[in-house]
Amino acid sequence: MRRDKDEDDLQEEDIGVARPVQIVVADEEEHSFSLQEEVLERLLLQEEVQDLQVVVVSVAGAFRKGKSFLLDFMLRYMYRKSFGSWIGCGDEPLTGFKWRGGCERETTGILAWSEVFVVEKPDGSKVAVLLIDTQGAFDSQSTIKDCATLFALSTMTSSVQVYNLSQNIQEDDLQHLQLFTEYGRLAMEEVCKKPFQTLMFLIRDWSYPYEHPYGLEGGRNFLEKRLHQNQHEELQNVRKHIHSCFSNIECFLLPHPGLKVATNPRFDGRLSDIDEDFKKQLVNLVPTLLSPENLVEKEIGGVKITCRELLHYFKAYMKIYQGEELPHPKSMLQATAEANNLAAVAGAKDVYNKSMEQICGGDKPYISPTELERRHVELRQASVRHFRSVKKMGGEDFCRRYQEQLEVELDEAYTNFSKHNDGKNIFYAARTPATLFAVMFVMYVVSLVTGFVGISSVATLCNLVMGVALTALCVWAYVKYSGEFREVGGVIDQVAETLWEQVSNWVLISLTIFSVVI
Ligand SMILES: Nc1nc2c(ncn2[C@@H]2O[C@H](COP(=O)(O)OP(=O)(O)OP(=O)(O)O)[C@@H](O)[C@H]2O)c(=O)[nH]1
Ligand SMILES: [Mg+2]
Repeated sequence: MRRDKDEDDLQEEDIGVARPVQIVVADEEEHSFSLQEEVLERLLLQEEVQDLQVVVVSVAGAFRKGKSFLLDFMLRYMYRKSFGSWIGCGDEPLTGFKWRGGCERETTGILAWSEVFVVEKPDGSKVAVLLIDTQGAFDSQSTIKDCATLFALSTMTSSVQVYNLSQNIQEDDLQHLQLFTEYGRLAMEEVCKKPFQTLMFLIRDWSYPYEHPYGLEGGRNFLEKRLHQNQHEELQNVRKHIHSCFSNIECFLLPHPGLKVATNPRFDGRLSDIDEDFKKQLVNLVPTLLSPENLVEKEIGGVKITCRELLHYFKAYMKIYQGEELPHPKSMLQATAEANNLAAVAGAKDVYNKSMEQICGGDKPYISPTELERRHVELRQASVRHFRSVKKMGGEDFCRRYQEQLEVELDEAYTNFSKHNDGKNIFYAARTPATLFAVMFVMYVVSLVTGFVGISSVATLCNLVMGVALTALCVWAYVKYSGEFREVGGVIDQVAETLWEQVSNWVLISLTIFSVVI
């Protein structure tokens, strides 16, 4: 069923040497995207279009739903609209953007048609029309981030975004649209009220014409029903979000094209194999999007932009998606599981903190460090048990990561409680002044003795050290009293602490040697 013609075989009389060109390439392994700047420049900086206002029609949606196939009819319209019946003759194969049957994805990244069409609008102004095909979402190789990035890029750069859906608008279609457009809005610098322009829900294989007839009118009625703000807040939020993103929302109901199109492996797009109803609606749909009076120029921040400007925006948006500052969109299960686990971590930490406050909180007296550690170990275990007992999504391995995070956070909390407790120990608090007094006393004695025996240089040095210790003591007392210059106080405490530890170690070693000798 794959069109066996290759690009060179595209029908010359229609499309000349024009062909689909890849403007965004997807790296399957790295799950990243790169902009083909040169290709895009060649496309948008063509002499005759670069300064024209641009109309960008892009088709996006789930994979394998006939997006590229539809775009090829759009191409036919663009090339032949002036000849009356543009849709073609019965046995002519459908060419242009590559389409095919089968269950594996075809289009990857973002493609544009290499010819930018110049169209004169009824008011005499000329615009440039660019047709864009995008990789289908939700194939088995793409992550949610990949899908969101491509959909967002396509929405941000197009003036008409065709959201290609199959059979119906389901609630998850709206939720995905919400996620993807929010991802697009995040990357836009100035967020104006309605960042995007026209959104067209295109429902393929519509099977309920007896409820809502095919076409734009039936689509409008159907859409009104679907986007009606339902009672539940969750459903309302999705709808509000979609309405807040697009200035114009339309819907078109397209019938099933017939079994040959959907299931015949040799189908090459010829009209004779396509159902009449489909062709009839196609003849309405394509001009709805592309006839000169219906063309919508691309606007950013309320200003119509030219092809040249679109190039800059494309580059800027791409850079943002290649950077690291945007959050990663996640699957619904992953996001829910993370939220569950984080809530369980917070709950378990709260249990620990409250019990520790009872033992050594601000208004509780000093408790011996060994006793505090014993209580910490008990409460830590209780807290982890609490975490494990809460029902959470994500499975054992996923939860273990959060349990480890909880354990680290509990140990950090213990370190803080323990420092706070030490601060309540009067001897601990008196360590710095005691050390400084001891230094002054020793220096005083040494200076007396050395002065007496005539070593005046040592005596002077001791007096100097004594003076420094006295000054440090005064500064320390001022810092403790006023709470100012806390860094200076911290340095004095640290020096005193080191001195204290050195001397006590030295005394301990001397005593041990002394007792061994005796
Ligand atoms: N059921 C159904 N099939 C269609 C319709 N339009 C095209 N097809 C068939 O759907 C298949 C896929 O068409 P493509 O245009 O390659 O689909 P796509 O959405 O571009 O697929 P990806 O590029 O993989 O995302 C082809 O066999 C078409 O014949 C339609 O309206 N309904
Ligand atoms: Mg495709």
